Amino acid sequence: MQLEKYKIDEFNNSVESAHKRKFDYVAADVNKLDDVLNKLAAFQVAIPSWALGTGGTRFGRFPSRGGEPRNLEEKIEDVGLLHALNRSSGSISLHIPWDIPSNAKAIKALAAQHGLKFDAMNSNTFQDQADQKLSYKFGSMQHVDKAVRKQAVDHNIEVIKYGAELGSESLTVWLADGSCFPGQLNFRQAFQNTLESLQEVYAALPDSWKLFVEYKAFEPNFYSTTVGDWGQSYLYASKLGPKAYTLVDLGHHLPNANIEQIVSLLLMEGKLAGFHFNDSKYGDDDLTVGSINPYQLFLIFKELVEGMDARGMNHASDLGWMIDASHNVKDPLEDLLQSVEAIMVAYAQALLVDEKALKEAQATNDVVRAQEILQQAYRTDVRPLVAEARLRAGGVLDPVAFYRQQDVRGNLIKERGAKTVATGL
Ligand code: LRH
Ligand code: MN
Ligand code: MN
Repeated sequence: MQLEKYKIDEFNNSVESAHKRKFDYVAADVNKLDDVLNKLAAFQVAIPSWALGTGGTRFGRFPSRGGEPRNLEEKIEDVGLLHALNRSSGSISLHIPWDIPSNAKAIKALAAQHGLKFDAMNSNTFQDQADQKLSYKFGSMQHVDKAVRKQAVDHNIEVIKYGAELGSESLTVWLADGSCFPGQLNFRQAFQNTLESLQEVYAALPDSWKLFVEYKAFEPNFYSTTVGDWGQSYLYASKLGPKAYTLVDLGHHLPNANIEQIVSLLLMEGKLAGFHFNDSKYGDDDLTVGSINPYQLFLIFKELVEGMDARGMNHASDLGWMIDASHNVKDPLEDLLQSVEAIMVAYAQALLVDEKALKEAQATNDVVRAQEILQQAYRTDVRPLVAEARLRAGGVLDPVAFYRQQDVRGNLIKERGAKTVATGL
C-alpha cells in the first residue's frame, strides 16, 4: 500500500493551524531553533525486521487483526510506510535467518525505492534451525565443543556476507550463552572460548564495518550469562580492537541500573556502539519506548547529547540507533510509530538542556539549580518541535492519527489477508 502525497498534504492542512499555535508557543523560547529542527530531521532510527509482526511470550501469542508482512519484501514495505509517515525511520535492521535476503540486489533496490538503508545485521545462535548440524542447547561461542563454536562463527561470517551485499556496515552479536545452574560451566573457560570465537568473527569484518557486542543480564539463562553486563561486553570489545563496541539494549539490565551513567562512560571511552531502544518495568519486557519510564530515556539522551558534543560526534550517524521491541497487544506499526516518537521527544528535550548553566551549577555544587535545569528541559512540551521537523521533511504532523484515518491496517489486511504471521520475536 502507498500513502499518497496529496492525502498527506490534505491531512497536514487540516491540523496545521492547531499545530502552528503550539509550535509558535514553544519555539519562542528555543535557542538556535533551526539547529534543533535540523538535528531532529537528520535523526533516523532503524526498525527491526523482527518486530513488524505481533509478538508473544512463552505462554502464548494472540493473533493480530492481520495484514502482517509475509516476507522480507513486505517488511521493507512496512518500514517504508513508517518512514513516509514520520521521516525518521530511514533504515531497517535484519535478523538472520529470520529474514534472509535471497536476492540481495533486488532487496537493496526495493529498500532504496522507499528511501531505506540497511542498518546493523543481527546473527542468531540462540535458536536451533531445522537444517542445523549441531545444537546450541549448551551455548554457541562459549561451547565446550570446538565444532559448535566453529558453527557459530561460520554463521556470523555468513551474516556479514549478507550484510555486505546490502550495504550494511555493522554486525550485532547477542549471545544467549551462559548457564542455568551453579557448576554447569567454568566462567573463565566460557569467557575465553567466547573471546576466541568473537576474534574469528572480528577478523572477517570488512574494513568499514563495526562489531557490536550486546549484553544482557539474564534470560534465557537464569544463573550466569557469558556477556551479562556492560563490564563484560566492554572487556570483549576492548580485547577485540577498535572496530568492536558495546551495544546497550535498554531492557537488558538488572532493575534500577543507572543506564545513563553506563552510557556516559562508554561514550567517554569511545566504546559505545549504540542502542536497542525499548522500555520495561520488570525485565526484558520489550515494551514501547517511553511507555514506562520516559524520564530515564530523557536522562540517557541528555548524556548522549552532552557526551557526543564533547567528542565532536555527529548525533545522527556516529552511533547505531535501533528499536528492539515486541508487540503483544498493539498494532505493530502503531507501536513502532509511538516508539520512534518517544525517541524523538527525548532527543529534542535533551537538545534543550542549557549545558552551560548546568556546568556552572555543577561547578558550584548548586544541586537545586542543576535539577531545575534538567527538569525545565524535560517538562517542555517538545512535541510541536518534533512535528514541525517532520512536516518540513515531508512527513505527517500526527502519524498515528493519519494511519488510522487512512485505515492503513485495513488496507494491508485486504492486500495480504487476515491470517498472515510475520517471522520474528
Ligand atoms: C535479546 C534481544 C537481542 C536479539 C533480539 C531478538 O533479548 O534483545 O537483541 O537479537 O532480542
Ligand atoms: Mn536487543
Ligand atoms: Mn532483548
